[in-house]
Amino acid sequence: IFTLLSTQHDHTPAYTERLGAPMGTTVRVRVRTTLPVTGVSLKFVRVGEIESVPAREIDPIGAEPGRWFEADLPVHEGRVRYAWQLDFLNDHLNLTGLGLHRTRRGFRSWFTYLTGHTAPEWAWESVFYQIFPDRFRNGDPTNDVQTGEYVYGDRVVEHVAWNTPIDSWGDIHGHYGGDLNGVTQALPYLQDLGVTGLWLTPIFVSPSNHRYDITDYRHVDPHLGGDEAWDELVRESAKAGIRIVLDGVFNHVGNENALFRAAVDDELSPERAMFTWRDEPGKLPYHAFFDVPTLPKIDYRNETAVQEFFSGEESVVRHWLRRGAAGWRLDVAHMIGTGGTDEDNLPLHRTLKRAAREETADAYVFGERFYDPEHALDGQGEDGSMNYHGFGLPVMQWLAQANMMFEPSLLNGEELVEILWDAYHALPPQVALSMFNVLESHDIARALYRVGNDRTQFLAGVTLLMGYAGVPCTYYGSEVGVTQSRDGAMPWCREAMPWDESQWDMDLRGRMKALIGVRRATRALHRGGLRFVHAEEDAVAFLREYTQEGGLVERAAVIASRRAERHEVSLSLPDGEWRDAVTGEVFQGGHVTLDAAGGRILLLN
Ligand code: ARE
Ligand code: CA
Repeated sequence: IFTLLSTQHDHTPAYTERLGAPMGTTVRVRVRTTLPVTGVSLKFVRVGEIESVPAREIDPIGAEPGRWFEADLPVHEGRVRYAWQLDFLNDHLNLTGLGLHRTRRGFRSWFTYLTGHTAPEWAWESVFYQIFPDRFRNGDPTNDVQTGEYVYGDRVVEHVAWNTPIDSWGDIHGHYGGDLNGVTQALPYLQDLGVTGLWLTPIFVSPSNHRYDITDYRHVDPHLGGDEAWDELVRESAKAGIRIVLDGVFNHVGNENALFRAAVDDELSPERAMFTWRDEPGKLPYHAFFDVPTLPKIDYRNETAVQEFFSGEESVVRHWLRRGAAGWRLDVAHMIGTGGTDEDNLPLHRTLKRAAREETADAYVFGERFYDPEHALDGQGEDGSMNYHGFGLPVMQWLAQANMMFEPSLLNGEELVEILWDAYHALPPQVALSMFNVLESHDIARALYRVGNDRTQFLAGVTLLMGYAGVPCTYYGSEVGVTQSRDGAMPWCREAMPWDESQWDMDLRGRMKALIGVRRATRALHRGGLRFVHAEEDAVAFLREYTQEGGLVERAAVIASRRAERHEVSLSLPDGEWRDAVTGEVFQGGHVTLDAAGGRILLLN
């Protein structure tokens, strides 16, 4: 897992001629080493067999120490696995991802070259902010849901006053009145924080406050300001340099949806085939998301359903991209399909992605996946996925003080690094850079709460989030210290955003803003490689490097610590003067002092 600082290869231009080259071509790849090698060869897998070609020594590129070797990698399959072999007088060393150990994935810890692929590179440069519209900001009280307008089960749904802490059934199911008008009003706030992307949880016509039970996919809920509020938000956010990704609820519709109503009302209707039916005593007559009656599952064996949502000229996917969305987050991506296995569903996901890309050439499409997403990320379907598995959950398991709901065990720094490396390295670089990294969301407990409201530990998470490979996304309110009133995930993580500034944690906000600024200003963090250099019980560190064609290297070192008192961490860093990108403090020789800020992002002067 730990890097040999003496040797380097990654996906950046000096080391990999180009990314995403078409199948059937070759790509020049290079490695640099200061070790006393007698020869270097490139190994790659072709139809299951390992082949090996000698690398030729070339003139050094740039000023970094070491000798350079080059070889041609034939890219003959969708994903080509390759590795370097360094030969010594009496020995050789295989560099599978420049790690010294084999990871649990063994063979698959080789480098991966992805052919014929374009990534939505704007997303790599973005910092996202997740908004749950009912709870972010009420920009127009006249459009609020009124008490009595909806009924859930046999109880009347209430309008809840903004500052009410979530406590009763009424608050859980209630509507607080947030809307898109409020998001537009908050654009200066978001811009000031440095955010450049928004992920909005569903905004279409729906009875619930979360709106995952969609009645009409073609219109924005009037309680959120309707289609006009969307158009205004798109216009104003573009001016503010902010793009918007929508939540695509494509596994199920709401039970009030016209397609489902038609299917229920008439067994002979064509809509009948868009859902799956069953006749078992005590069960719903149709398949639904976790058997929730309001969420009947769509059956994509039906071509009309595929057309309606994905591929048709007027599909939902196309419609909202045309109307200004920059991409889609796919709700329960692992479920969207034909009822078969995850693998069976991949062709459908490719269809969805193709339609999105036909509409908007750089649309960003990523799935919600709580589990290992590797099999779904071959570049042809989703660009990346929500990175709970390979980032957010393990990071929080390392930071969490208490064993909360989804954290069966705590991790130490070494274990954390092993898990992160394993997940990162299983993916081709463009996919790894397109992963949607989160520490928290509207589905899991707030990160600040899970660390016992310890600001240092939370900031350690934010430091990792802003420094890591993949697209960072923060959750509304976390920047000012919004936490929870009790244990558990939803609904307690969905408190209304306080707009009374006297309730804000200004120090926290200042630090997050600074880290967001560093993320945005540092190319190595957008598109650099990833090498872990250190782990101990309470601290971890990695390098992010981007080496240009001419050899000029941009380098950041990210160090996170969960200990609040001032302490020193000793680690090996490439030689030079390292400057804290936020405070300006300078460190030499790899002795770095850490404090209550939870970590540092250092740049090589
Ligand atoms: C509501 C209540 C729940 C109640 C449920 C059933 O809040 O307390 O249990 O109703 O009556 C949306 C709403 C939810 C709503 C749900 C059903 O946001 O508030 O729940 O609809 O009406 C798993 C899935 C993951 C999924 C989560 C919810 O793998 O994909 O469960 N996430 C998406 C969205 C949700 C949304 C839906 C799906 C449905 O992001 O917001 O719910 O469209 C562990 C497990 C995971 C589990 C995860 C979170 O990590 O391993 O499998 O995710 O926890 O619970
Ligand atoms: Ca409102």
